[in-house]
Amino acid sequence: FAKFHWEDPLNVENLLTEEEIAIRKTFCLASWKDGVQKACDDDNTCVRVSNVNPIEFDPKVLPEMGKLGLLGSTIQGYGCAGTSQVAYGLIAREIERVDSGYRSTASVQSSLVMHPINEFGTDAQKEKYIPRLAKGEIIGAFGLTEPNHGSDPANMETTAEEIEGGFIINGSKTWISNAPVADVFIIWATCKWDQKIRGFILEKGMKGLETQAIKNKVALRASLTGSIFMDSVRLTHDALLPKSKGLGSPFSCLNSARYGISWGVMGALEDCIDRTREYALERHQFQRPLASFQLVQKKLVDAQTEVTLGLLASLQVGRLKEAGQYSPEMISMVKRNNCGKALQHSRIVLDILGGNACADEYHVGRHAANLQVTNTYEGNFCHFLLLNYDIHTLILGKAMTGIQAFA
Ligand code: TGC
Ligand code: FAD
Repeated sequence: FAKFHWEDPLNVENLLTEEEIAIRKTFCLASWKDGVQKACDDDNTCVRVSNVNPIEFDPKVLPEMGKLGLLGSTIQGYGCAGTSQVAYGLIAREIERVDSGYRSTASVQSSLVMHPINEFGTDAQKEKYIPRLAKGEIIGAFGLTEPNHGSDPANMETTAEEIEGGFIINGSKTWISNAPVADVFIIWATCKWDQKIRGFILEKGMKGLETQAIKNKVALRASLTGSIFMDSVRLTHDALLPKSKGLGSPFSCLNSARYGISWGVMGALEDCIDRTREYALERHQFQRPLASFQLVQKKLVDAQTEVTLGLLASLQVGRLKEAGQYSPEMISMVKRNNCGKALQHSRIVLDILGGNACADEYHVGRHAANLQVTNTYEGNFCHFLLLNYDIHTLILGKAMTGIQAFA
């Protein structure tokens, strides 16, 4: 028989290319873990990977990712690594093994800002923004969600009006990752001239553009979130992403982000398993290690089984994506399954820590809280409901029955 490795029970590594294995190993971000603990010690909502200023995002995070080639990794040229889709997933998994907030920051930069510029932008826009975004020199945000329109972006109220020399944008966006520190904003607006949704590139400092941080988040604290207000922001024609048209354009960005999240959450659950397994081996009750109790073993085995199946499913979607043979429903399936399973099993293995589940130094509680948001963003985080899970259920339900149940 082959040797059984509990960390990779079905030998997923065997299905990766040598380059992908090298990328995965290069991007094991062990050195960042100390910083994350500091982030969670702080009694505020903002990123803390240093002690310099407890209320400000640490600008070192994205440049560090840029140096490692983590940002926009699948893009060819413009200083990007040009990796496979599977490598992009592996990167998300390694980052989220550290913290979902870091993965979120990276996902937004890569899938929601660099991707639309690359897909829908002009050569000049690509030259201007992508190399700096790849290095993490500038930070991007993606504004789709509005105060009155989250699940139904089709009804957004933000508008673009054509004027001589360009456009005027009016409206507001909320729950936008990276917004409080962003230099570049991909803003989706309904164009008054044909009622189609298109993307526009806005820059920090433009007259009429304001952002505000959303404070006191109870999870995903290592990522900044905020609102964007646009009061007659004047843009020149070159701010339009000319190849964007219709809701399919922002959704194509979400396909990429959701695919990455399906890998990322498996990394977070893997970290929960590593930590609780170690704890169960060391901690004794009834003169025996916790790991010797059948109920404790079952928790670990169930969680590891879900990680393995989830990774295999995402790997298959990644390969199909590389071959141009994927559908958004496939992404909905792995996003829905992996986020749901990661949340469920992180909470179950959290039990193994007993009272220490409450102590931030054990990290599993932080992951479990973050994983709630990975299920819910693109959903109603405050009510702790599984919107993304719900929405992806309905996307798959429509594919199976042909009946649209959203509205
Ligand atoms: P519907 O009529 O189904 O579709 C409208 C048009 O869009 C096309 N389309 C897609 N195209 C590409 N990829 C997809 N996944 C697509 N889904 C739909 C569709 O073919 C159609 O095209 P056309 O040419 O016929 O007009 O749209 P709907 O209004 O009924 O909405 C359906 C629904 C509910 C599934 C959709 O609106 C939805 O997914 N809502 C959730 C909103 C959402 O996910 N927001 C995310 C904001 S970004 C974010 O949260 C980032 S979190 C940070 C991080 O990633 O870490
Ligand atoms: P609502 O749409 O009001 O939904 C509320 C509840 O109603 C949910 O439980 C949902 O399940 C249910 N519901 C709604 N419609 C249906 C239906 N048809 N059938 C069944 N149930 C339904 N957005 C961005 O654009 N960019 C970002 O970078 C970004 N980052 C985020 C980061 C964080 C930390 C969070 C929490 C959110 C972020 N979002 C971002 C916003 C997110 O995408 C929205 O919260 C999401 O689209 C849902 O919108 P909503 O919060 O308005 O919830």
